[in-house]
Amino acid sequence: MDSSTATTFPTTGLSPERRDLYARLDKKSAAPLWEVLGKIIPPEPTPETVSVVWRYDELRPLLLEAGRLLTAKEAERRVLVLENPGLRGQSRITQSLYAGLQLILPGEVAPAHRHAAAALRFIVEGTGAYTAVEGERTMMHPGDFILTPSWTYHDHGNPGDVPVIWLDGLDVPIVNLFDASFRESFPGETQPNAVPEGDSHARYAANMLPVDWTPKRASSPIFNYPYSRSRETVHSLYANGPVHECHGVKVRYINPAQGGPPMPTIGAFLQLLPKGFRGTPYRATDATIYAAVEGRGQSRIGDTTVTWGPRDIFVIPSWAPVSHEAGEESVLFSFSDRPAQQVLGLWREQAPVAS
Ligand code: GTQ
Repeated sequence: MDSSTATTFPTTGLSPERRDLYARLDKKSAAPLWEVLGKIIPPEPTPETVSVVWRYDELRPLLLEAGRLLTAKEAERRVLVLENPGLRGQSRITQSLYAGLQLILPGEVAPAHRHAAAALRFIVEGTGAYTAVEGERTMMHPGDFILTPSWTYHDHGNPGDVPVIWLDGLDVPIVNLFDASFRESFPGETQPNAVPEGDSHARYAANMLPVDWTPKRASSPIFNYPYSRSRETVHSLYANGPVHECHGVKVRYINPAQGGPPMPTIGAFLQLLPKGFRGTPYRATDATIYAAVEGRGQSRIGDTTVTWGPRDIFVIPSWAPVSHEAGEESVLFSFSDRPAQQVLGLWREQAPVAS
């Protein structure tokens, strides 16, 4: 038995001549495609990502315990990484995305840094903390969707009096796929408040743009999409109809300057499921991370059923048929790598999915 070839594919049942050829190929860092073709180019997605739910009530005490064991400064970011059970040890929630729950306690700061990886924050609990992006602070409220675009300096701080917890979503696995990661610390713990709070909202979030504005980066010029407004949007659309048979009332967050996704690699969505909603199955190639905001329900994902309530987080693998049901009127936030797949011409969806 040749141990060097045995590790890349099964060598049992091979003729001695083939096995001998493979061994000599192996010594030249070459390998026979015909032994692996079906695996590397499957006829449809074969994700290692599995469907899974994290119960907020189970994670919250563990995150607060971490808050007693180390400071945000010490940790740089005090985060529980949500590792998909099919991808343990890889710091990923899906094949292409990272997610974690971050805690900042009253009086703490998480020091300023920047990295090539882009981040989103979806605020889960607490008020009174801010995040600052390129010198502009924004206060965080539950349900706010906040961006930290690639290579922008950001720090977080909590001058308030309650713990603040949010879901982080980063494109770290995509950046690392391309071996394009850079990171550096800001000279100083926090950035100076160079821009008045609310400036980007006034400038870019009123269906107008400064007349001489040209984009500075590939991401949206607004970086806080407050829940008060997005919640009102899905409720108004529900009141006015129609309700989609798969999605309920679903909207996507946009870059208001061009209508595209908020960031080039990550798309985000908000959907309202009416009370008693029973959605029909749908699937798409973007594995999706869901955070339940309001209400209760369940999602059938392939052969598994995941129940969810407020603040629970669950994952839908690529191409798994999903149908949502809501016992109460519910609001779900979600994000995925859809914009990256779309720009590469890879994204597919299918509805209805025959069961
Ligand atoms: O807040 O900058 O969950 O740099 C992982 C890496 C959060 C952040 C994470 C990070 C951050």
